Amino acid sequence: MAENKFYGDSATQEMRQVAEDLNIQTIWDRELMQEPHCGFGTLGICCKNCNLGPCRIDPFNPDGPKVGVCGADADVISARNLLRHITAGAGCHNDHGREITKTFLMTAKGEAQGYKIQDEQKLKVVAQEYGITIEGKSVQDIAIELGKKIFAEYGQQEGELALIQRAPKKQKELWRKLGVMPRGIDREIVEALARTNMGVDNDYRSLMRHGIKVALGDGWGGSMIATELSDILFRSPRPLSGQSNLGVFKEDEVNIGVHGHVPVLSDMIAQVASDPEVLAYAKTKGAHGIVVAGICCTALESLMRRGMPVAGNFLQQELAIITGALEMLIVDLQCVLPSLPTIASNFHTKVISTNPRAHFPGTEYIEFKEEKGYDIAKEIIKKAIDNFQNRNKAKVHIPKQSAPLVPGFTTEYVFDMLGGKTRFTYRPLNDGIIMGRIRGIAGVVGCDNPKMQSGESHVKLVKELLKNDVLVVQTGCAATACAKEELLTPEAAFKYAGKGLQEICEAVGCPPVLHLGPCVDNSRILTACCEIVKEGGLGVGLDELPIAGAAPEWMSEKAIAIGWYFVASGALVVFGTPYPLYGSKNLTHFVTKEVEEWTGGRWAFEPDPMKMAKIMIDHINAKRKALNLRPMMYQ
Ligand code: SF4
Ligand code: MSK
Repeated sequence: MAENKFYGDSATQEMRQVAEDLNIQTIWDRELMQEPHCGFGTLGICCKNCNLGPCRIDPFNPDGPKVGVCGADADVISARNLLRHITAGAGCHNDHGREITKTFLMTAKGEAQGYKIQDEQKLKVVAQEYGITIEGKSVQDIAIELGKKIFAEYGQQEGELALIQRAPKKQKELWRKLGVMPRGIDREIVEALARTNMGVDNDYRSLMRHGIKVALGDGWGGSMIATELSDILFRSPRPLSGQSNLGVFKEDEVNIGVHGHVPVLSDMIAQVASDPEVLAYAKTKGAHGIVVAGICCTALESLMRRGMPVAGNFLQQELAIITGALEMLIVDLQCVLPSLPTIASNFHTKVISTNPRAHFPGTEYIEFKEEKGYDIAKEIIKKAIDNFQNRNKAKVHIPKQSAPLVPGFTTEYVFDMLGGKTRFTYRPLNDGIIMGRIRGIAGVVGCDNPKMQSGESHVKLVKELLKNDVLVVQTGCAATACAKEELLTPEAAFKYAGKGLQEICEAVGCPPVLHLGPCVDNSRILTACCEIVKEGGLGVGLDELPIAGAAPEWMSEKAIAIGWYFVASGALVVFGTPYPLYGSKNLTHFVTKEVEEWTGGRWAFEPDPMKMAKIMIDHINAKRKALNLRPMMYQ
C-alpha cells in the first residue's frame, strides 16, 4: 500500500485498500464521482419549494436571474433553505428524545420487557424541574408523571420549556426579549415548515430568528430530554475503560455491529449478548464468544454505560462490513448509509433494520418493540450466531488497530471528579481557568466527512488546542476519531497538553479530552457551562465564558441544528466547510457577524484545522480579556 494514499487513521487506510482490491465502491469513491458538487447547491441559492420553480439565482452570470419566479431573492432562498436544514436536524434529535420518552414511560408502567429505571436520584431531580412533587410517591408514579409531562411538552402551544430554565438568567431574558424562547418542541418545527413555504416569511432575519427558536428547542428541549431520560433509564455514565476501532472484531467470535442512534435497541442487544444461554448457543456453532461493537452514536451510548467497544465512526460503517468478519449489522436510524445492503451483498453479513421510521430495501426488517424487547433482541442475536458458519474465512481481513480510551464524563460527574468525596463543586475548574492554567474549553464535535481528511482534521485541531492549554470536550464521531489516536486517555495530557492543562489533568487524573457521549449529549456541554457560570468568577452569562465549539468535518443537518443552539446560547462555532449560504452576502454577514449582537454567539468557517484552532484560541483569549482574567500561567 502506498504511503498516505488515503486519509484517515491507519485501520481506515488499510480497509480502503482492501475495498479497492475487491473492487467495492465506498463512500469516498462516490464522493469523488459527485465532484465538482453543484455550485448553486453549494451556495444555497437553488429553490424547489413550489412548482413555479425549481429556481436558481445565478451569481456567475451578470445577465442571469437574480430572483426566482415568485420574486424571492438570494437572501430569502438561502435563509429558507437554512431554516429547513435546522428544522430537519432538530427534528431528528427531538424524535430521538420522543422515542426515549416512549420507552421510559413504558418501562415506568411495567410494559417494556428487560428495561428498568436505573438512576432514581436523577429521576427525582428532573421530575422536580418539571414541577412534579416527589414526596410520598413511588419511583414508578414519579416516572409515569414525568413521562406524561414530557410527552405533553412536545406539543405544548404556549409557555416555556422546563429544561431551558437551567440556563443563566441573562440568556433567558435575552431570549425572551428576542422572541426566540421556544414554546413547544414540535410547535416551532411545524411553524418553521409553514414559514418556509412559498409566500410566507420573506425576510431573512425573521427566518433566522425562527431558526434560533427551533435550535433552542433542540438543545434545551429534545436533545436534553434524550440525554436526561437515557441516563435515568440506562444509568448515568461514569468513566470506564473502552476500546475503539475496527480491531475490536475477533476472528473466532460472532461479530455483531449495532449502528444508529437510539440506545433503546443497542443497550438491549448488548444486554442479551451476555446472556449465558445465548453465549452457550454461540459455542454450539463453533464461536468462542460474541462481540457486540457499535458504529456512530449508538456505539457511544453503550460505550459510556456498558464499556461496549466502538468499531468505528460514520465513515467506517462500510469498512466494518468489508472486514468480512461481521455476521450481522443491526441498524435503527440516522447516519445509516443506504449503501450498506449493496456492500453486504459481497459478504455473508446480514443487515437487519429495526425501526418503523427507517426502512432499507435489501435488508431484513425485524421491528423492535419494547414490549418484547428482550425476546426480539435474542431472536436477532441467534440469527447472527447462525450466520457465523457462513463466514468465508478467505474474505476475512480484520485490521489489528484498536485504541484504549476513557469515556463517560457527564455534567454531574465533573462535580465528583473535581470536588472529591467531601466537596461537590466546579470550583477547581473555574479556578483553573481564572488562574490561567486552563485557557478555556473547546467542544470539538460532529461527523467525519469524505470531503475532508476523514478524521485527521479533528486530531490536528484537538492537538493544537491541547498544546495551548485548552481543555477539550467531545461527542459523536469526532470523539471516536480522536479516540483512535489515543487522545482520550490520561496519558495524552503528558504527550500533548500545555503545562497548565497537564498539571490539572495530573491532579485530577483525567484525560485532557473528555468524552461526553453521542451527539444528543452535546446538551451536557450546555448544562456543564451553566454550572461553570453558577460557580462564579467567570461572568454571569454563557456568552461571557472563554469557550468555543467546532465541527471540522460536519455532514449532517443535525450538526447545523447543534451549531445553531450553541450560537444561540452565546458561543462561537467554527465549521470546516460552510453550510450552503455564501450565495447570499446578507445571510453570510448575518451568521458570521450580526447574530453576535443578538445572542453573543456567531459562526466562522475554516477548513484548515490549524487556522481553525487559531480562530478558537483568539476568541477564547478575547473572552478572557473581557473578563479581566490574569495572563496564562506558563506564557
Ligand atoms: Fe421558485 Fe419561489 Fe417557488 Fe422557490 S418558492 S421554487 S424561488 S417560485
Ligand atoms: S453519528 S450526526 S455522523 S457525529 Fe451521531 Fe456521527 Fe454526525 Fe451521525
